[in-house]
Amino acid sequence: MLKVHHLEQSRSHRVLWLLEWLELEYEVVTYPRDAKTMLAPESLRQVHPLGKSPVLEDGDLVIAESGAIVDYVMARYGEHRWVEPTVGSHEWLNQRYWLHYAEGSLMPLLVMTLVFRTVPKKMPWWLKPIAKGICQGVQQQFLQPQIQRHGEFIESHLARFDGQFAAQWPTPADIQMSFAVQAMAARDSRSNAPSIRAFLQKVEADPAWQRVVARVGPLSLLGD
Ligand SMILES: N[C@@H](CCC(=O)N[C@@H](CS)C(=O)NCC(=O)O)C(=O)O
Repeated sequence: MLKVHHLEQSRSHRVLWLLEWLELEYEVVTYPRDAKTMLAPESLRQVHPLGKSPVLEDGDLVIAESGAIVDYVMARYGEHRWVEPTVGSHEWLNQRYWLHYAEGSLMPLLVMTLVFRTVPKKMPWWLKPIAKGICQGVQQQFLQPQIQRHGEFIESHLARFDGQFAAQWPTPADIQMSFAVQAMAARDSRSNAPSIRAFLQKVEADPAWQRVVARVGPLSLLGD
């Protein structure tokens, strides 16, 4: 049986959503985050050397990296619900583009924002004001304008597709982008534009997503 190594409040929610949507049977091994650092426990490193979640086990395959997991599951188990678009079509490009964009372009900016918000809190008291000044400067001058530009780009794309990333629903692109858009909306209220909101509502209204919530609890990403 498929086994998902699931870190609470993490990217693995979207893998669970995919498995529920495909109505596959799977086991979930849940890992709590460290209350202080919010990092994954050491035990996750026994599953994969990087100790990150999600990790999917299927027989002797151990698959890390959520985009690779989504690709694998769709190709291996998805054909009863999803037809891969013709290579080179606009629909194919949409799905491939957003599948890779989620972790390749958007998530690094959101992770950097989290890091620059956290760094001053970890400094000794005498260094805090300097660290805070530098970190706020990086956020204001580099990260926020970038995130705003990405938010506008996502909003205009979603507006063309009625609140989803491609013509079908959900596609690997929507599944991969769900966590990234949820994280962006949690950290930057300006990304609360109408089509982004419509996408988030569509995810939450999806029966497969609701089964995930019933099984492992809601995804509550913190704004800070
Ligand atoms: N690009 C990877 C990122 C994996 C990742 O960073 N996962 C986070 C959870 S959202 C994690 O495991 N964090 C815990 C830690 O770094 O200790 C993917 O998409 O799978």
